[in-house]
Parts: sequence; C-alpha cells; structure tokens
Amino acid sequence: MRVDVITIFPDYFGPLSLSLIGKARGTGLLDLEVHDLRTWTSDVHRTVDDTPYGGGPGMVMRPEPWGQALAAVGPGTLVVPSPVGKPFTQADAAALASLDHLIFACGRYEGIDQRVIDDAATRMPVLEVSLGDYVLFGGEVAVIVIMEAVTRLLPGVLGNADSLTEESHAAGLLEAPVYTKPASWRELDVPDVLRSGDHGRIARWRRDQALLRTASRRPDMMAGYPPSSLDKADRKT
Ligand code: 6GU
Repeated sequence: MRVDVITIFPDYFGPLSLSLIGKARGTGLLDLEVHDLRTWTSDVHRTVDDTPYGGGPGMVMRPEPWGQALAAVGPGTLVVPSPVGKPFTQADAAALASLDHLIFACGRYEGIDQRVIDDAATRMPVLEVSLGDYVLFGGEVAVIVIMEAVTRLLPGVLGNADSLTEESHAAGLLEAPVYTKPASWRELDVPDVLRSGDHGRIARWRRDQALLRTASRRPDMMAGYPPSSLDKADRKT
C-alpha cells in the first residue's frame, strides 16, 4: 500500500518508523511518505494560512498549497481527519486497508478551505473522518491512529491472523477480559474456567463476558447488535 501524508509538522510522524508499522515499511508492505505542505508554497514566508471569510476567530488553511500538493501526490483516496467528519470505525479501517493509495491531509487551525475538499472530490474519493467528539489541535495525531488501525489489517503485518477475527469490534462486541501467569497475583485469581482446559466452557465464558461487557459499557453497540446473532445460550446471559 502507498500512503502519502501532507502536513506542516512532518516531525509528528516519527512514531510511524517504530514497531509493526516501521516493520511493514521495512518489508515493503507499506510505502509511506510524509510531505511538508510548505514545499508547495511560493511566498518567502511559506504561508499556509489566512483569516477566515465572514470573520471569526483563528485562521484557515489557504487552498493554493493544498491544490498543488494534492496534484503532486494524487490521485488516491483522500482521507481528511476532522472533528466534523463522520465517525471513523473498524469498517472504515477495513475498507481503507483494501486500497492501493491513501493520501492523508492534515488540517490545522480552524481547518482547510472547503474548496480544497470539494475540488479534490471531483477527481478522487474523499473521506472526512472524526475520531470522536472532542477537538484536537490538528489532524496529525488522528492520522497516526488511523494508520495503526489500517496497517494492522494489511495481509502479512500481524503474525497471527486469528487476532484479527477474534478481536473487539471485529465481531460487533467488546472482547472478554484476558489473563496470563501467575494464576494468583495480589490475592486476585484467574477465573477457574480459563484454567480448566475445557474449550467449550471457555468459549461460553468468553462469549458471556463479551455480551455483559458490551451491554454495560456500550449500550449503543448492544442496541445495534443483530438479534439473529444471539443464540439460545446467549439469551440466558
Ligand atoms: Cl480526526 N481531527 C481533529 N483535528 N480533531 C478531531 C478529530 C480529528 N477527531 C476528533 N477530533
């Protein structure tokens, strides 16, 4: 997969050289380049922002550098992290992981001139996404989050592909709690069932825990969970 990130803070993306994303870059599964938006400015001050039409606080990112930047790296699927985007989900991560070329546009200040997004949309798919109902300084950290969610779904990035099918959100439920050795720690014991060796009982216990956890922590997810996915044993939970 090819990924271009356009930002005025390339230094934010140091972490994308670490851990499994760094490894995916090393093995060629991920070809990621981070570009400084100011490359595409032409004034001596390399200005990327200006005051908003209609007034109001803060500054808006000017369209010209963005237009040139997107022409230089595109076309691809343009992802614009923004607090006014649609909520980013595991399904979005899976959809993005199936694409050949992603372009991330990192906005700062009060955002990017809307015409940049409208103009890009005439040439390529555009996805404006939000990570949640809070406001960040800019899209940079959001891009790191989205890149983690996407990269780990690329074939060959995770050693154990089972961890993708078993995990929280893949199945529409939160996962059960997990434990490792020692069996007793600070007078807290690992649930006996997990040490029983009875794989049927263990699967049942995990399913119960997933249902109870999801119902108590994420009633919104539980409400959207298809009743047809609940069997008779689930209903007892
Ligand atoms: Cl994706 N970007 C920014 N700038 N702020 C956010 C966000 C994204 N998601 C929540 N707040």
